[in-house]
Amino acid sequence: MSARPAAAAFYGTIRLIRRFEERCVDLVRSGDIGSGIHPCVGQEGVAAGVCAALRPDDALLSNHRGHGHFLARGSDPGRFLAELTGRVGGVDRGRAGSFHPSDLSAGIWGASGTVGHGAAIATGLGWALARDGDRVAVSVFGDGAVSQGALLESFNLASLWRVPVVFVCENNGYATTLPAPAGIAGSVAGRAAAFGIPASTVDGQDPEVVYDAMAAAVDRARGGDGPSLVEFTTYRYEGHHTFERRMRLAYREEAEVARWRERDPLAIQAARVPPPVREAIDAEIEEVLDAAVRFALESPRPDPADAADHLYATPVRIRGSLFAPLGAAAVPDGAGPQFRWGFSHA
Ligand SMILES: Cc1ncc(C[n+]2csc(CCOP(=O)(O)OP(=O)(O)O)c2C)c(N)n1
Ligand SMILES: [Mg+2]
Repeated sequence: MSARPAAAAFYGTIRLIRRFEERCVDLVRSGDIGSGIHPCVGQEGVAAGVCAALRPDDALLSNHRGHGHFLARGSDPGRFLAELTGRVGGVDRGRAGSFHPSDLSAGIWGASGTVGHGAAIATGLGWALARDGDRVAVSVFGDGAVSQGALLESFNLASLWRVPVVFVCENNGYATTLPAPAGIAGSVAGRAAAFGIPASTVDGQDPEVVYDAMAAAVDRARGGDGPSLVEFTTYRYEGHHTFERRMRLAYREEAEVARWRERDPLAIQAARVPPPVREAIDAEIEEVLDAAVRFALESPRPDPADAADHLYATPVRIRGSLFAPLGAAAVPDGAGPQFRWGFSHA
């Protein structure tokens, strides 16, 4: 098992995510992030612990509340923020935004707002990776995803084929405004157990506890023993989406938010790091984020004329015939130029 990182490293990751999200809220207010965001403030301990247990060449599939996963895996804050603000300098050239980004340089093979479907991609990816070394795939999803058909089908195949995939459930107690107990028959861990997948439910507010549980699951997958599921109990302090700041939704009590704030992952980890070390980390993070905001807002917006570029990969031959849809008549053999799916402007 890989050695657990130093306390200061976890603190830095959590602090970076916290301050990044707070800057994002400012940029939503100013109109620079037009889509709004799903803030992960309160859940940073899960992202920090899960991602620290991975090797750089492992693959992670994120979801709509995924900014923390990107930052914890080492995505460049400037390029990631440029993505959220829809700029050419973004990790996906400003085309994916907050809901569907990917950053292969950080081992993130995509994030999907289609709840639960990352599990299917991660399972297929893990199956492919297992043919070529000992890389592990990870799917992160919320409690609202655990009754999705795609996710349960993925559990079945992952177990049957001993796929090196770790299913990570960030159970923050709500799917939009629906409390988890009102949406989940049985339990999250029980679903995995039904498919013969080992599962545990773990405190998601302490990044070191998260790391230990995740490292064990990753070891199991890397060692060829197949999938596992870890459900981390956590909480979001903000609304489901920043739009909730403009609405009065009465689905939870302030007292509940306050109770969870008493087990804040940032405070838990701060208590393990000497104050002068923390102050140095905090100062460095503000500099990194100042530079990130500057980089993002100075980066140009994409040219609408290029909107259809980079949507589809170069076509591949499947059993001798070119897999090409209607309208793509002049597709070159093999690795040709950017394939355009039926668009006539090419
Ligand atoms: C397949 C699908 N069904 C419904 C939705 C609408 N939807 C968006 S977010 C959400 C709740 C997600 O809750 P959860 O998985 O617990 O993640 P959280 O937002 O709490 O992080 C739903 C149902 C969707 N995006 N995709
Ligand atoms: Mg949830």
